[in-house]
Amino acid sequence: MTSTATPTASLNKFEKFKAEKDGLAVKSELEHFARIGWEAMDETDRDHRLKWVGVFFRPVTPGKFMMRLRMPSGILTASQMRVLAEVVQQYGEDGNADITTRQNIQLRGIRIEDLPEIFNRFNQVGLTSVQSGMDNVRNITGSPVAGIDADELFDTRELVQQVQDMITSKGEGNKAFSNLPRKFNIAIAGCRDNSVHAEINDLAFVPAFKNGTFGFNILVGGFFSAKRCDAAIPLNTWVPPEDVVDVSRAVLEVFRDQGPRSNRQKARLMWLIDELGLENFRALVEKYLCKPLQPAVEKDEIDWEKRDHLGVYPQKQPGLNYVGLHVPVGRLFAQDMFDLARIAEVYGSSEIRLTVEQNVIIPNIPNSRMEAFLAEPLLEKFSTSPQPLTKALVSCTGSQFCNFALIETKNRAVAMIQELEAELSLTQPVRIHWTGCPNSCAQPQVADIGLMGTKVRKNGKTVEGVDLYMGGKVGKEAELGTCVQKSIPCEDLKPVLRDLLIQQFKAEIKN
Ligand code: SRM
Ligand code: SF4
Repeated sequence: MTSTATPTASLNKFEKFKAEKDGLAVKSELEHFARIGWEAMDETDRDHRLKWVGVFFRPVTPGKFMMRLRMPSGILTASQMRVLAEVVQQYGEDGNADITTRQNIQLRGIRIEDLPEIFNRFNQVGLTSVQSGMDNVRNITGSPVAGIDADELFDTRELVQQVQDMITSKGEGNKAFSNLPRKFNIAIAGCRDNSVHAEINDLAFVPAFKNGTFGFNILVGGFFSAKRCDAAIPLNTWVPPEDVVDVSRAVLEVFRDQGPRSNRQKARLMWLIDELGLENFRALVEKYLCKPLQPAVEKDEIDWEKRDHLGVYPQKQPGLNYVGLHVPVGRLFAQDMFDLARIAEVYGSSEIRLTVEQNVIIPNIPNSRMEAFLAEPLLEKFSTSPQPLTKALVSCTGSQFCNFALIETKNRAVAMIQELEAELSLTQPVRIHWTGCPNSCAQPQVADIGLMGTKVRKNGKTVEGVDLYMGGKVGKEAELGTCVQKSIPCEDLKPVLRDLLIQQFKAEIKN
């Protein structure tokens, strides 16, 4: 079906500018933008529409843009990583990259005059950043060990790629899905441990066998926002793998055509499901799909604790291994990226994978090369066996680059963990997630300890602080954590965390 979204006078400013000119139109204007420079650009093109090609104006660093790629299932090649490294390298101290909480890469320091050349280089190695921001479908997540995990239920790589190709017209940009009411997240899980956090996506496919045939139960409506956070709910539907693309298309078309557009705080898919009722929503999906949906199967097959994939693991392919490397809070510099590309080529199959915990996996390393691989100097920085607190640390961008941020996150998160690890010994990892504001990009609600940035009054002054979340569970019994304590000044946080770790996570004070 084609889009029926029509602008009206009651639309908010985002709907108005989208109706005036489709975001994807900027794709053909990049040469012009490069010539005139960012200061002379139309502000709506610069601040908003460029996000349709994955380019984000950063008010914190004006003139130095961020670029968000698309990496289906978090998989890229060494050649692609090298191109990304070359891009950030040219920006010296301004250039770096982050692995994101959706298995993706963002680049920093980008100058508008370089965009045409950057996109040329992306094309040459099959990279795309199209429709990765604003009211589009975000990077589609899948198991980071799909196709190599000895215990997986289904290799989802092809499906994830097909869904991305459908949504983006194979990376070229697709106007059928470039004007959704709001952002949209999709995850497709074929593993036993729910490594993609299915429950926090607008649309998720989770493994389930029907009379011995592999397929997926569908979850819908999961999302986090400053206003409301909800886990996804069952659509009461099971689909075979060959229907995943069509069902994704139908759900997106329903959201596009019927989703609420007047209030952006109430525009995610769950708000539409609330408005219609789940049964009516399901019936609409069937109508768009032009065939009935099958009922869900009772038990899903997610039956494992979540794995962090750090360390060395044998693959399903005899004699080959994958190695998970810990990248502190996902931050990469050009040399790190060149080094990752090199070790993936020298020891593996030139493939690099990313996890939603902002780490890297190098697959396909033969047993015979493992000793040499583990002796690589890069592994001193990106360890295979970090300390229990370090290994499970996740952080969003924070105030260094994000203008929504209420606090600095990444540097503070690393410093705090180092201090706590100097004082405490732990036998189990504790998943601590830092997020700079209530948008929850670092998913504090899925963490053992979630820290959400806020402003706090202390001694008559406004200082950076956090709200403390606890109880997030991942894997087979995923559950969202909730806020248990508000407004802790960051400067007072360390003793709070130390006590929590001792009392609830069996930490012991080092002698
Ligand atoms: Fe996010 C907006 C960063 C994952 C919820 N997010 C932003 C912006 C674009 C705001 C901005 O323009 O500054 C941030 C860019 C900062 C920067 O310069 O890096 C930003 N979000 C991120 C990343 C990079 C965090 C990270 O450090 O890993 C993640 C990029 C993922 C990707 O590759 O596409 C990221 N954001 C998430 C997630 C987690 C997830 O998807 O599992 C969420 C919560 C889940 C969800 O969306 O339901 C998330 N981001 C938001 C929201 C709140 C959405 C809402 O419905 O209100 C915003 C604000 C918005 O969209 O208006 C936001
Ligand atoms: Fe920015 Fe807030 Fe998202 Fe962190 S959680 S990246 S501060 S929008």
